[in-house]
Amino acid sequence: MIIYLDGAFVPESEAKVSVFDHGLLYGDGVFEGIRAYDGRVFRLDEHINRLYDSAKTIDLAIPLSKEEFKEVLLETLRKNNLKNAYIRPVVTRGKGDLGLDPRKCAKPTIFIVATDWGAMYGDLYEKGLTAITVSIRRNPAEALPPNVKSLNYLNNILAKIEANYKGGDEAIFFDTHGYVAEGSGDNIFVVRDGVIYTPHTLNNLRGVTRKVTLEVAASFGISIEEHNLGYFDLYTADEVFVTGTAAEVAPITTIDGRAIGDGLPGPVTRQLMAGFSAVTAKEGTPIY
Ligand code: PXG
Repeated sequence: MIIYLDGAFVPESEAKVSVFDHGLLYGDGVFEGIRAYDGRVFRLDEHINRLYDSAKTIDLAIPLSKEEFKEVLLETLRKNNLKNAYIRPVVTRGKGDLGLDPRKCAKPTIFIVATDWGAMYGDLYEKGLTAITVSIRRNPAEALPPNVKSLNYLNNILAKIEANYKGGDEAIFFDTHGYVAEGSGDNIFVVRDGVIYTPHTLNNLRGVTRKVTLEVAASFGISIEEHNLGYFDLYTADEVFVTGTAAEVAPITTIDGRAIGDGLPGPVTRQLMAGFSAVTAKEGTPIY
């Protein structure tokens, strides 16, 4: 595997970062998760824009232009001869000292990993996933905006741990006000009487897949409402599904032991799964 690291393409065995890197010491950095389908990178501009917005929010200046960043990302795919891939660009504050002051970090560390990737949930796309609402709350916007895709994923990991102990495939987060926020690594939607409801993006990541899914739903003439949602809306929904770059569009058929609707992936979810695949099959920035 060839990794892009700070201006060079190096074998994995040489792709090393310092133990003084603040990405490692403090989770001080940002990242993206991007997919390539059949030789094309899906929604590359949207991911790169989000990466730069995340960096801007934490006052981290990425020392590459967006155009340069896209080019090294595409070159990483070429160096690995990849057509279908999951791509992980990471920008950290860089190497500093043991204090947390970012002014001690002279330059950001940038690396890009690209690997082969198939469907994340295997047969669960047919059966549906079980979800657990977790007691840990999504970090509030006034503490660390969930819109920032930062290297600080402990909030999400704690949710995942709780779901693992409770036997759920995915965790559903509430925010500190008691509203549904998102999954540990995906956005959430409920369907009721043919209308799609999803939380506003103040308490969750502005998912690229979320946006594409809403575009697909609009193209099918399905009504969409951004709305505060609670437990009641989850348990009584006709359908629930989550979206993410890794998960794509995935049905949730059980929440906290309650069957959602008839306990099978519903018609709107299925329509959106098919619609989403059709978009990934035709769009994207060519790698070669
Ligand atoms: N919310 C959160 C908290 C995420 O991390 C999404 C929503 C979906 O966003 P996109 O733009 O991908 O549609 C994400 C992204 C994992 C994993 O292992 C998931 C993400 C990132 C890294 C790892 O599940 N999800």
